[in-house]
Amino acid sequence: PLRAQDLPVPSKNQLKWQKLETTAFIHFTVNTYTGKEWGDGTERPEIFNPVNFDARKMIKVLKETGFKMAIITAKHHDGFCLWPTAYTAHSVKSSPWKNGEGDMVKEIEQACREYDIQFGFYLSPWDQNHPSYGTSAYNTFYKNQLRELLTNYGEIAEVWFDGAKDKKAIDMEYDFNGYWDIVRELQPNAVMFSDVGPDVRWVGNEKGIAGETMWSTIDVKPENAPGKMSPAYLNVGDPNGKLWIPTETDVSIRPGWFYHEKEDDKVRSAQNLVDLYYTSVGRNSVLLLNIPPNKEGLFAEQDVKNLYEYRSILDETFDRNLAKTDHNGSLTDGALESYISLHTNKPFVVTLSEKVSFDRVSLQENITEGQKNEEALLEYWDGTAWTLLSDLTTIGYKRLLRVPLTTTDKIRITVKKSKSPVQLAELGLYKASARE
Ligand code: IPT
Repeated sequence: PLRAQDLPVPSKNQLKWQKLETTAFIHFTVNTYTGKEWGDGTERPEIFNPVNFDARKMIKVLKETGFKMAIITAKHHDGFCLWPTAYTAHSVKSSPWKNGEGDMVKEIEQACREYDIQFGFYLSPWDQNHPSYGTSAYNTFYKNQLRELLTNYGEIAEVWFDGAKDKKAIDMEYDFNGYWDIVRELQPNAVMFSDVGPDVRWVGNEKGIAGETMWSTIDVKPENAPGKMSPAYLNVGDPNGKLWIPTETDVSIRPGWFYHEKEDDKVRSAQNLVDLYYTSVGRNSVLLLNIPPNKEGLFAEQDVKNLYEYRSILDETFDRNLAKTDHNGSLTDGALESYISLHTNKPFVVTLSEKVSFDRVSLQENITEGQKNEEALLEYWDGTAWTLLSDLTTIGYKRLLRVPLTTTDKIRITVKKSKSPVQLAELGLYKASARE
């Protein structure tokens, strides 16, 4: 068996990132005006004119609905740039928006500073506009753009490397290692997303559903470039993986990543968004929820309404930890580093000072020393016997369980299988909002 010190552990940046829990994606480009999801690079910059664009309004909504970071699509696959890059004219500079004097990346960044949330950007490697695409000159072009974004926009919390590319697209050998070196050099505190990290990985689908079993560890082989990983493997991870690369669950509040008026009646409901919280954050992942601005340059009304409702439901559900009456403070102090060690087949009983009724359970491992639990039983004392509440697999940073309404003053946790003693950091018992 592995000793604790042999387990992969999160870096300081990865740990900070995991604790953000809910983060937001902002997909915006010429597609918002053409109705497409993937542009082809022939779009005229003249069509990009969000007359009421207001970064502060949008970031305020994100802040008030609990998002701790916003990631803007600085450039999507069509190649149109939302900042006035020096390396191509295919940008806001050539658009009527603010007479070509605007910098949308800057405005989003500044609003994030004002509302005190972190800021990141997406820079699509696949670029159907730039003439150098397909040659090594494109790698130089891409690195120049990366340098601009990593230098002129303050502290960057996350850089997003999308592995998406049409099968019929021109072949291009991306110098991912070179890209990543630049990020490390210019923004040492940023995490990088791609299928294979290096810091955070794709969850394997765009439905908002992390695997119920979710390892923050995987193995990456030399041939595993972004876009060349098995989604099924990414979705569950690998208990024996040698690398700590936790998942980010990217999903849109609408059917598409970009705003399309015809999808105005298909916005995810507050309840659906709450479900996504359980299937991402509640499964040891981070939620990256996309809210796309409309043609005016604002979030659509229904999206905003549903976001506030979603947040108020979550706040109501997780308002009071009923396990707080437990005499054992370390499990309810909110700190990962204070924990109880659980050994295989040694039941651990939490005695509450009074009977409580709950239907949600939250468990957290002290992941600062790695992820360990593989199988555990969660039981409660029903007055005469221990009764099964949940037969669970991984915990990781956070595991949320929806269980039947249960009244008890005793909870029992028995680890059945683990890589080394489980460091149980937190236990939460909650009564769900009736609006869930
Ligand atoms: C998919 C990419 O193939 C993958 O590499 C990752 O970037 C992912 O997007 C992010 O959501 S493409 C998508 C059409 C499934």
